[in-house]
Amino acid sequence: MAKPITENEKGKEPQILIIDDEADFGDYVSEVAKSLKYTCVATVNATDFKAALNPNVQLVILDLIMPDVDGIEILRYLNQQNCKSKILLMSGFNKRVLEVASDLAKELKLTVVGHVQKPVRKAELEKILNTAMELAKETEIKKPIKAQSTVDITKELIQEGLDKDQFLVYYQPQVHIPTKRLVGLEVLVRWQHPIHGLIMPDSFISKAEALNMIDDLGWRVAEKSFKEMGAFISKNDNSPTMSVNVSPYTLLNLKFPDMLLELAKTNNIRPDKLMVEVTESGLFKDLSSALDILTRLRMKNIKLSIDDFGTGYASMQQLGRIPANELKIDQSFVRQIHEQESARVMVVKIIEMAHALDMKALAEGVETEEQLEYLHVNQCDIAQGYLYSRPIPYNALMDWVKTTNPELLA
Ligand code: G
Ligand code: G
Ligand code: MN
Repeated sequence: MAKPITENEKGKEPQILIIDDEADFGDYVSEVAKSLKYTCVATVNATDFKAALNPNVQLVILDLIMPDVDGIEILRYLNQQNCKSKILLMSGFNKRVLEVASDLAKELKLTVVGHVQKPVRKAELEKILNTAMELAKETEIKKPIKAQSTVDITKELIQEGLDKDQFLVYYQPQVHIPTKRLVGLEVLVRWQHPIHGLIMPDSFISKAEALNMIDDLGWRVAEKSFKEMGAFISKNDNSPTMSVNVSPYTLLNLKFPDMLLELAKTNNIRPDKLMVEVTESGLFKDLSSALDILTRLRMKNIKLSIDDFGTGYASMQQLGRIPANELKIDQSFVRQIHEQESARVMVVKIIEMAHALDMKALAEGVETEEQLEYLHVNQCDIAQGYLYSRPIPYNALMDWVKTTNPELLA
């Protein structure tokens, strides 16, 4: 029986679009893609590439080094076009070029799903293409769920959220790596809105800061978490600490240390079981004012953690002046432990720096056993991430403790 003509690619948009000035290589990749039943078009210059680009393209395969146009220009073009296709980078050069281009793509809000280092054998190329297409599909499906809410966050809406008690607190465990014991909890706010659903902090914290509502919101988070978790964290010496994220704006309020200590007392919480988290970038906006508040907090025995470390611009000298107890290694480095040499260097150096300054090192965003193993070998103290648990509400956290650290409930 003759095959129906619709089997042909004619009229179909390609799922994969290649740009590589080496026509032979483009054709080779294209043949392999087709053998895996993907529709694919290979172009050899920027004009043809731009003409072939359309919203149905799921994967762009991009050669970084070409004579008439370089790959970086194409990345900028894709950004201008608000391109949603996933990107696979190719280069005959060393890995470092691929890594740097990959970082640039991220800055341009493009999603790189893999690398191909030329030359590449058929079997490996097949594996790379299949994985890249899996990832392209996966992120496509996840997008509507992960999409940031488009709600217009106003002062009135936040006030209503406070009045109607719509802000919830979730907790994420922090685990001592060598002993696997629960040593800390991070409090993370969520906004349960009756119409807009669960709104994540990335969508409203900076708005709350801009609208001068962050002190009220932060205070509500502290009140709720202290009340809910106070008894658990104050049980005994082995109880975990609890970390709250504090906005750099709140750090300018001279009354903040006294208010926080008062709230701790009201809830029978030992101050040394509380930790204040400030981001590295927030801290250095106004270091001298922040130092004033931070020193007072430390004098009251409240602990201090520097969040998202490695993404700001702290110098060694500044860091030495901060009376912090903990450095949190930003998740962007942890995620890349097995992909980027530069990320591994950052992780190891941050751990060394923390220890040299008599601080604990905590790795954020730990998702795999392999990442944990690397952190363990390099003497990182504490890990936090989906490997242990996502941020969860009080009851779920207590169930988690019951199965993992029952002695903390005794
Ligand atoms: O899970 P997650 O999406 O919860 O948090 C995203 C970011 O929002 C984190 O970087 C965290 O620092 C910030 N965040 C979460 N809860 C709070 C909070 O109560 N106060 C402040 N200022 N920031 C928070
Ligand atoms: O305040 P901070 O930036 O540290 O907040 C932690 C953020 O990271 C929250 O948004 C939290 O939900 C998120 N997070 C925590 N663990 C993981 C993880 O293992 N993987 C990823 N992708 N995100 C995580
Ligand atoms: Mn944090």
